[in-house]
Amino acid sequence: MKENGKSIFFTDGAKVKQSSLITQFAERLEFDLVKDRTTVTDHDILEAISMAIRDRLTRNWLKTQSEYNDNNVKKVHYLSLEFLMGSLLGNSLINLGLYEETRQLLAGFGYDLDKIMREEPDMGLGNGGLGRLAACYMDSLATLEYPAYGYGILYEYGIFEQDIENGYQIEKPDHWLRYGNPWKVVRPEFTYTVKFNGTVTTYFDETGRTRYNWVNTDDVLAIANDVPVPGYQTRTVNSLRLWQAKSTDEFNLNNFNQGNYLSAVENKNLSETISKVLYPNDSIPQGKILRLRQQYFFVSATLQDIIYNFKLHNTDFRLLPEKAAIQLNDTHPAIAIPDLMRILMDEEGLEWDEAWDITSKVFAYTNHTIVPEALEEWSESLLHSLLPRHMQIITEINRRFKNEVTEKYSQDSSLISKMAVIKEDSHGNNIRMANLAIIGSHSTNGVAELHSDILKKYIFPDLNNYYPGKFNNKTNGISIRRFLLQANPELSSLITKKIGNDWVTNLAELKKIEQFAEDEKFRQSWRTIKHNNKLRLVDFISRNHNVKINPVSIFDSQVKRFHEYKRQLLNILHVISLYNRIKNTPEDFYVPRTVIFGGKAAPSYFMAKTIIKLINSVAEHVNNDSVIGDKLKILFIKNYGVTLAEKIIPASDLSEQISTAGFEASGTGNMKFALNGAVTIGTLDGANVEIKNEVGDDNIFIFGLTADEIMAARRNGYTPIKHYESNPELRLVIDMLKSDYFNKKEPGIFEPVVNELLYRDYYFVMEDFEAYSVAQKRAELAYLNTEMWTKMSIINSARMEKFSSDRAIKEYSKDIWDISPVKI
Ligand code: NBG
Repeated sequence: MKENGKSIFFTDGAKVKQSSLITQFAERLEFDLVKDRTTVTDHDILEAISMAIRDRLTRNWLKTQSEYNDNNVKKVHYLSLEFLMGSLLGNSLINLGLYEETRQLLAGFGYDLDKIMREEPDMGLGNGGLGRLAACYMDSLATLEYPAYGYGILYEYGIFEQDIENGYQIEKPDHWLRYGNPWKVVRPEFTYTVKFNGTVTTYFDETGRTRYNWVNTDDVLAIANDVPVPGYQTRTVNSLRLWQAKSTDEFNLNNFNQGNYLSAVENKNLSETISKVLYPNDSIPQGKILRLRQQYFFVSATLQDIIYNFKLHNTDFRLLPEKAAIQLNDTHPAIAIPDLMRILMDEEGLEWDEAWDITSKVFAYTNHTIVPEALEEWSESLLHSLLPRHMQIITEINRRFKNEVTEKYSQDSSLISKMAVIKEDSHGNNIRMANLAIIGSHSTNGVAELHSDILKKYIFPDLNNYYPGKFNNKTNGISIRRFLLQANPELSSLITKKIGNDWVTNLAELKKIEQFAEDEKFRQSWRTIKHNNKLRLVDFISRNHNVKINPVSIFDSQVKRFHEYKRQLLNILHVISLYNRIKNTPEDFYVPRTVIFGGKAAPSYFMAKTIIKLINSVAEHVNNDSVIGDKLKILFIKNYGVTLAEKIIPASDLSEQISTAGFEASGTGNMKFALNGAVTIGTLDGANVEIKNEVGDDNIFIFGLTADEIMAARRNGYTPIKHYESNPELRLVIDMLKSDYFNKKEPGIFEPVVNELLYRDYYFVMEDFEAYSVAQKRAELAYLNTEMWTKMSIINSARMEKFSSDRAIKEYSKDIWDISPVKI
């Protein structure tokens, strides 16, 4: 890249020598970290090699950015309060094709790359599915060479570290930035002021129009921190821009001089709490002011950044929708809609209609859940005090919308108030953020076919009628690079040996391995690899947990956030029934099984935490029962996250996707397991439905009520206790819980679970228990037929084309964002 005939890079200067990877690595150790062979730690090695690898990205990173800007191309901006990036070194090495070189380089100094990589803390800036999806999408956007930016918050403390004490979940702070982070680059030149509170004043401009000023605000600074996101073997390196909060006044000198040392920094601390911690909660809004402050903080900085960039090359705001698409990842950034209206009208002087037209063309919204308590609402009074100008604009959006609906659609006031942005209530009005997001954007999508249908039919039926075509579906996808190439290197090389490596960027290619399902030798290799992955997991488990695992048992995994709708409870009830069977007739043959659980519960979610305790109590008991031996082992792997997923998923045989039908918007774990050759046992929920369509009924174990049946059952009145009465196996299990069988030392702790199951059972655990047991039996029988099981496993991998995040990103780009790839 040249400017006035000269390269733009400093390292292209006449006297500058370009360094090799090894030189850079050694220099980083010595000059940046100031270490020699006697003082160096493994962590230093990680830092130095990460920096040296980041150096390899820099040129392409800079080139990518100037290419986008110089050509004034349309870009997509992915706004998300969560990004679960996991570890970055391994992914960068794979995408840059430097894995082997780096391994050898480190070996030359006596270091093992895998061991060094274990030093890297996960970049855990998210809770679960929505955050990991954002990370997979960033990977695909760069790989497919789309001009894209991720925007989020640089939380100082990411998702908490989960420990288990006496079977209970304990939360510890995840101070992932303690030792700095070699990947992020601070960009103080991109610092924006974010306003809060204050009042709104009006004035008349020169044309006599009423204009608004937001004044006397409390300000916080947002500083950009950029993380490079390299595509897989392309030159594109996109940016993930994470905002860090800084106080506008570091220090109150007056207070300090009077000896009030603490109050001298009080304001600073208060402002900076905004980017301190991620809310460890993905389905129950905390109703906390800080959370709303976080939302507006990152939205405001992001929009200022987008507008700044737009203005570098454009003057006419009517062109904004041709230059920028903004995707709202769930409602968390939905305050961006009134904020863009404010910028366009108050700062740029546009009229309402024009501003509204631009705004709704720029924004699109993805819904990720229908769990009612997760549909965000903020009280009008809170918004009014924190963001007074936004509240005015929301009120006006609402007023105009209701008028329009009345004119064009219906005069039924109860219907209109259901569709409105503001939910009126004598105890105080609430702002429905989802309604705001739908009304203020041009596209609303669900994340799996069933979920999108449910949105249209049950959650927003009137808005769907009112805006024909606005609701659409974009089934989720996962990064093939991270979840097969990186997580399962042995399987990846077997596949590549057979069909070449095009599958890495074109998952349709993977179909070609299906033909080898008939080849006995291939099946043998497939099994050997699964076995090796199991051995690796067993090794990890033996280092971190006190349980001995039988590697030839069926590895049956349920790893995901703990939530009642995901029904980890159903799984453990079934495990107890297996235990009872073995206890009853230990001399019979049983398919040996290792049941693996992993996942975090929101710290305030009592029921979810009780279920973790139940699993650990059952595990403690069963694992130490000599009659059971290695026929059944239960394992709760603590602190589940992206890196652990990369270990557990490739080692698993059976994938538990057993949510109450209608509740799991999509799931992406289900896709990761199937891609790695695990067979699913699951309900017709979320993307399971589509997985079933792809792999066929014979290669998946489906059970339980459908979403429609659940809804009908709820309407008709459901009495869970009838299952207790009619199913002796289930009855025994419940009786054991009642009688404190697994918790002699802490009697009564599972009473809330028993009461929920018998007298309410909102998630239909009792109803589905029998069907689940039968499906589990079918899975066991299938597993006994090794050759047949291996075929099922191969077919599952082979038919995952649809679930690549590359496919999903192409659909978003074409149908929603209207962006095209840019070759760097
Ligand atoms: C989750 C859903 C999952 C879905 C992911 C990604 C949230 C709020 N929702 O089913 O529960 O796969 O989003 O779309 O994280």
